[in-house]
Amino acid sequence: MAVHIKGGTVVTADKTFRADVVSDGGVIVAVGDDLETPTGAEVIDAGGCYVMPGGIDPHTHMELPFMGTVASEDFFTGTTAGAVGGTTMIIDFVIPGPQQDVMEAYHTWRGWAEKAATDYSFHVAITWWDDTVKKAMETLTTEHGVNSFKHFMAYKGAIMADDEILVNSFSNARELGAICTVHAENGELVFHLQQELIKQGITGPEGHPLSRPPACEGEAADRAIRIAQVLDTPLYIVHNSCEDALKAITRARQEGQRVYGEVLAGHLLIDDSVYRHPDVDFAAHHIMSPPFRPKGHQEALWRGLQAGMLQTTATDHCCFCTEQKRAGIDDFTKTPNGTGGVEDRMHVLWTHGVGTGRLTMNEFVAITSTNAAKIFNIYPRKGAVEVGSDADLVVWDPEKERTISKDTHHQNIDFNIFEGMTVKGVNIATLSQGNIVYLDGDVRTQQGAGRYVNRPTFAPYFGAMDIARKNKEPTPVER
Ligand code: URQ
Ligand code: ZN
Ligand code: ZN
Repeated sequence: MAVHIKGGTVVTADKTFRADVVSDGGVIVAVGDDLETPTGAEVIDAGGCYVMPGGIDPHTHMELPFMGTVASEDFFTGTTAGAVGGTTMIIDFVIPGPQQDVMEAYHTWRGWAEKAATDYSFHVAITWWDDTVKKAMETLTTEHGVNSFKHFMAYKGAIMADDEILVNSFSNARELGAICTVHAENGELVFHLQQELIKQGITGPEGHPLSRPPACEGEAADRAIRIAQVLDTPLYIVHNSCEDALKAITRARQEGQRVYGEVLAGHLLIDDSVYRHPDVDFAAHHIMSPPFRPKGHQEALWRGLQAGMLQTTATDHCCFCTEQKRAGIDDFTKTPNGTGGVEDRMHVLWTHGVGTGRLTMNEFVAITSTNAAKIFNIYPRKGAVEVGSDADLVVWDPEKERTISKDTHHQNIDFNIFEGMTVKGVNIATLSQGNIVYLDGDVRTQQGAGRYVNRPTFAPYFGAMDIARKNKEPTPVER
């Protein structure tokens, strides 16, 4: 059914202009002043509101099997919560276990995601290496619309990728025209510090940040950047939490290296005092990796966004309820790592970004939607308000307020890291594929309505070696 969003102001990553937007058949069919309302169309009065691309959260883990349990949010409840908060697409992760067949893992996750309410895609994690993994990467890029491969440099003994895996996977991804992403923490250092802390009898949540200081993240970020530099592979560093990682990215980008950085809404607003809270459940709910950091790092991350050194925002939505978190009641290293946020990301970023003057509205659109669409090669299908783009849209009321709470959120978790925060500037409507999935408190998502989004690979990424070889010149090393 057609929808006519009337009387609003369109805000994109590039410009702000008064226009109506009409969608039909799942795509935007008209953007312009005082448009005719198609017969039978549903009309949304957007007077005094902004019309923006639906949010893209490039980092979620719905129903992830992890650390002996399964994340409590599934692909339907998680994408529904996202839609209520203005996010219309997630990029989740296929994470094969060590030695697990990569294509088998991919098909398993595809099965889980069929219940999604809005569109989704997958980064595929490379957690081990042999020729079958190399071949699977090619199959995924050429036949399944995967253009990004994830590498966990943390989680020793589980899914950690060592340098051998990084080097093999990065160079293969470059040949395939795919981008590599990393969780940048030195897993060996973290493991050592965890053992030391437990030996000292520090078993509570306060041990978590002590076991993974910013230097563990800064080292891994720089190592991944250097490996990508030598292999000439584009790199995307997920959930940068501290100044140490930001400095590594800033140096690389200033030297012209193709490195992108992501930051979580939580890391921009929450500091490490949460781990010293008297309520141990409260503290355990904040156990995620990288951890929330000492005061000061948050402002540095905001400056990284403002300076364009960080390009995207995400949530790393990976929910575990209180009972699940209590698995680590006697040993913090056994607490499943992860927090929620998919419903609140856009609201908290508007309030603390645009509301404080840190970000313009256009920059808000860039970091919550458009930049992720461009980096992962689905722009302007996604992340745009133009004829032919998917009708994934939000109608945003800059004056509307709400107070965030586990008692009212739609996320399937009994905790909210933004509990009690009043936000100003929220979506009053969300459209996914041109269907109204949320309108003024009315949740209209349909299980299974979401589509898998193919993400094409980039033009084969030729470095100097290839061009020399291609032109039959002596390659640089042979000169
Ligand atoms: O490391 C990740 O991104 C996954 C396993 C979610 N958990 C977390 O603590 N970030
Ligand atoms: Zn991670
Ligand atoms: Zn993650």
